[in-house]
Amino acid sequence: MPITLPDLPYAAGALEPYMSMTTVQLHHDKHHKGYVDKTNGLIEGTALESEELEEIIRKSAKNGDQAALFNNAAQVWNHTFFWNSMTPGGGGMPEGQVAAAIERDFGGFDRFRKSFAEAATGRFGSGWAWLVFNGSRLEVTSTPNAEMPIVSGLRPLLTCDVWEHAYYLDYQNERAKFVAAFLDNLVNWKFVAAQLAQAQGETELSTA
Ligand code: MN3
Repeated sequence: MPITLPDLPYAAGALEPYMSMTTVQLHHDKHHKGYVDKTNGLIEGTALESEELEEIIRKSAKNGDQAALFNNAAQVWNHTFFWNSMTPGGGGMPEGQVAAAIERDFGGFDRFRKSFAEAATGRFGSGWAWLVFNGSRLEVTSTPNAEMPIVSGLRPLLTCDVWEHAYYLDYQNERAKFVAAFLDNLVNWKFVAAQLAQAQGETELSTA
């Protein structure tokens, strides 16, 4: 079964003024779709053709000959996760379990925010900033290019795409302004909470 391009979880213009409709349309309909199409082209007629996307990512990550497949498949996953990491009217401070976990592991929301912003702005070149769950605690990390935390055994909770195509039309070279808009106005904390609850549930099952 081919990999499919998921619809956006909101209208293309719903993240304005923090992310323009043009940016979202180009990013989803051209970049994200491009990764889907390339992944399908690379798995067609191979043993991976009927695998789930995460399985394709895990297997190609271990095989240096499949770097192109890994890059495209991981970018499909990363972008779907990125769209879900944002919501109209999002950003600011989380509540509930996520707020408690951030307090516990970063010593407060401001420290988390600074850490995530530094990871996103400090990533040289193209890549991703992440909030992840390592099995017991939350961590902020960043990855270059298409790389992503799942292959290292970490559970992503939130991601920000810091490739230039994510922000150049709206913020030009000012990545820090884009990252601030992402944190203050776009983060979907309900999605983060659902990812954390799921990851904690799986951890409890595996250690029971
Ligand atoms: Mn992108």
